[in-house]
Parts: sequence; C-alpha cells; structure tokens
Amino acid sequence: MADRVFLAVDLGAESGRVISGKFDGRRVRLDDVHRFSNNLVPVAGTRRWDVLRIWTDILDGLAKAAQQDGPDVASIGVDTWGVDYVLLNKNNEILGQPYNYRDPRTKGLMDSAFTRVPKREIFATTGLQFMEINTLYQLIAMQLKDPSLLAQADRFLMMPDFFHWLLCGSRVVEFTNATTTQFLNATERTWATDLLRRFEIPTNIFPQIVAPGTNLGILREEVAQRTGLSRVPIVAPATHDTAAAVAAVPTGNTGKANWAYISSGTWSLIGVEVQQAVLTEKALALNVTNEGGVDGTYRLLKNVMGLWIVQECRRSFERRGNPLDYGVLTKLASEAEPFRSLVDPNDPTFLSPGDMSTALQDYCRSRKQPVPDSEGRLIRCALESLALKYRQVLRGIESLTNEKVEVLHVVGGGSKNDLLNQFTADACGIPVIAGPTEGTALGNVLLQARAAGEIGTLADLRTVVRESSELKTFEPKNAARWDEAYSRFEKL
Ligand code: LFR
Repeated sequence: MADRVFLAVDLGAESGRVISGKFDGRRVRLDDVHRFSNNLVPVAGTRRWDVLRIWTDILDGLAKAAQQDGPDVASIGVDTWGVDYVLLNKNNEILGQPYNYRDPRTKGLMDSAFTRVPKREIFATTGLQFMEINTLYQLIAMQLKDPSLLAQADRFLMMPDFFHWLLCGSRVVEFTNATTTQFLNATERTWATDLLRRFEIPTNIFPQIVAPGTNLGILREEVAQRTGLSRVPIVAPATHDTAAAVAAVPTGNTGKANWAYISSGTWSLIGVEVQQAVLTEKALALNVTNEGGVDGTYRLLKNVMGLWIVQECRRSFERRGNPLDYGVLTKLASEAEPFRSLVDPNDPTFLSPGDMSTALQDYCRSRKQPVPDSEGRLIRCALESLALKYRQVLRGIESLTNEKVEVLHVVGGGSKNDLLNQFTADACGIPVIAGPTEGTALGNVLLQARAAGEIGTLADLRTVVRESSELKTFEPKNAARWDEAYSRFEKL
C-alpha cells in the first residue's frame, strides 16, 4: 500500500510552506512542496497581513502537492502563529485588512485595560501571560479606533481557522490557537464571555471551539478544481504552531523524566508541559503563560523575543548595504569576544524597533556597557543574551513546578543554530537535544495522521518523531563563566 500523505500548511511570521508528510506507519518523511515569504505589510502607518496573497500561495502549494502525491493525499491541516484573527460579516465578507500583531495600535493599552478589569482577575481566568500583542488588546484597540467593524462582525476566526474556512467553509475556532487570545477560560476551556463583556466586546461573534484532530469538512469544490486535489477532508491539527511543535518534542528515551522545551523560531517559547494550567499568584508575578496543547495538556511557558532579534539585525545590515546569510552571521558571532555586552531580549524596545542594531546599541549605551559595533558583536550579544534569558525563565518555571528540569529539547528552525544550542546548554547547565528542525510541521502532519487513526497516544506520536528525526546533543561547558555572566544579566 502507498504511504498516506498528510499535507501541512505551516504559516510563520517570516515564511509559509505547504509540506507533504508521507507516513509509513512507523516513520514520517517531510517534503517541502512550496515555500513562500510572508512578511508584515506596512499600510499607511499600520501593519497588516496580506491574507489573500498567503491564500494564493497556499493554493499554488496545494496544486504542486496534487501533482506530486495527488491520489495519496489523506487530509490537509493548517497551523500558524497565535493571537491574530480575521472577522467575517454574516455574508462572509472579510471585514478590514487583518492586522499583524506587531501593529502599534495596542501600545500602552494594557495599563488602561487593567483599570477596567484588574490584571490579577484576567490572569486567574485565562492563565495567559501579559503581552501587548494578545488578541484581547487587539480587539480593545479595534473597539476604540473603529467600533463599526466589530459591530458588523458575525464571526471571529483565528488565522488558521480563517484558512480552514477558505478550504472547507468551517467557521469554528480550534482550541490551541484560541488559548493565545487571553479571553479563553483556562479552567472551563470556553470563551471567557464575562471578561469580554466587561470590555464591551460583542460575545456573539465567537464560535464553537473544537479540539485538535477535529474533522472540519471537505475541500471546497472550487478549490479541488483549481488545485487538482480530490475532495479530501480538512482536519484541524493543533493549529497553534507552538502547540504542534511541542506535540512533536522527541521525548522518551533520554532516561530523564523532567524535560523542558524551546520551540525556537522567530520567537523562543520556553517551558514545560503540564496537565493543568498553573494560575497562581506566583505564576502571575513571573508573567508566564498557560497555552492549551494536545490531549488536555497545557504549556507552562514564556515567550522570549527569540531569533527575531537576529532576523531584524540581518535586515539592519542589509539596509546598510551588507547582506549576510545566517551561517556567516553565526560564524562572525562565534569569533567575537564573549560576554562583551548583554541585553534583556524581552525589553519592550525589541518588539518592533525600526532598526534592531540601533536598538541593541542604544540599550547597551544607556546601561553603560560597551556598544556592540560590528555584525559579529551584535549577533554574539543577541545569542548570549537569549541563552541567559532561557536560564532565567527555566529557573522561574522550576520554582513553579518544584521540579528540576534535567534535559532541554530545542525544536524548530532555530535548533539548527549550533552556537546558540551550545550557549543554551552552557547557560542552563543541562544537556540540550536539538531537533527536529521541523517540529511544527511534524506535529501538524502527525496530528492529522492520528485523527485518521494511524497513531495512538501522544507518547506514540513522539516516538514516531524520534524515529523520523536526526537529533544532536550539546553538553554544558564553562559553568563558571556563564554563572558570572548570569549575575551580570540579572542586574540589567
Ligand atoms: C510562535 C507564536 C507564539 C506566539 C507568537 C505570536 O510562532 O505562535 O507562540 O506567542 O507566535 O503569535
């Protein structure tokens, strides 16, 4: 029998892909069928996503997949980043041009929101970390700026749900991405309608929430015709990329029970898997988050600014006429002097600065540190600072769970960065297991395979990932130097 093919549409804040996952019952092989860029689009002082361009690329990708694997395609599922949404009116018109979460309209809004509903109450209900990008503040901003759009809205869909709607007409929201909104009740796992009402956000626009693995419908006739695919099922994976990536953490054979993960890409999502959301005062004080995962699990984690800092530095260099690829940048960083200047990667100035290298330099200057004045120095500063931040977050999470993390799995594109992996092992003082680089896509594909009855438990799914991936281990070194750097970092 031919392998069954599950198509994953994996959309990131930098690029999107259509990937075919061929599953033989034991191992899965991924093929990039179509890759396209996806960047925020500046529109008259705002920042948007060009969702129709993304959709066109998805269609092109599906058409290529039809040519390669047509008859074997078993289902299609979409995952994306969190927090962003699309509104439809009752006639299915898209309302407004969907916003990118780095749009400045939510700047400063959190504090005024807390005067209406105290921060502590929002956390006790939703368990979500406070970030300006959260959907809650995006909707509050919309309500302030142009209430007419929300008034016309009939349906709120998260980004992956919107593409599922385009594929099959479903108008539901999948659970994992819904948990990134900061208006999902983490205990009841339903929309936090009381909270929404207190912010005067209409509650009738929020649809049914479905679990990862739900069959959403059949590929629309016109899409089947245009792509050459047959009318295959559309299946929600874990639609939040981080949820899919963590489902695909290759745990199980290290002999170490207490593992943590970093889903490393534009963001670094670092944390542990728990069975229930941790909604304590201490969790609030540490500003950690509880995001929904597969099989009722939660991810207790924190967002760290991640490789966004490096990506944006690269754009700064390019603008200055010095285009360098990531390999070269990492090499320059490896040759630069260690621990020369350190930053807190989560400083709000790094969320969307006009120019990242200037932002890093200003930060160092204002804290009387040597100013990183070359490409190598800037990237070294970013990578060492990320590793130190990981240590800080892990310590915080250990203090919440009372369990010492013994091994750290790094999954996602960022796990290709050997230098950062070594820094991470060194800073955290535990082994780092890097890979798979395709965590999210594997999670997406295998959750579809599971919905098709091909895989049993989450542990079985993780065994498939292990069998299908090349992993690389980094042992910690240079403890004393990193301890010293960490005490400097903590004082920033
Ligand atoms: C990672 C991610 C994070 C989320 C951020 C913004 O791609 O999904 O989990 O906090 O993007 O949506």
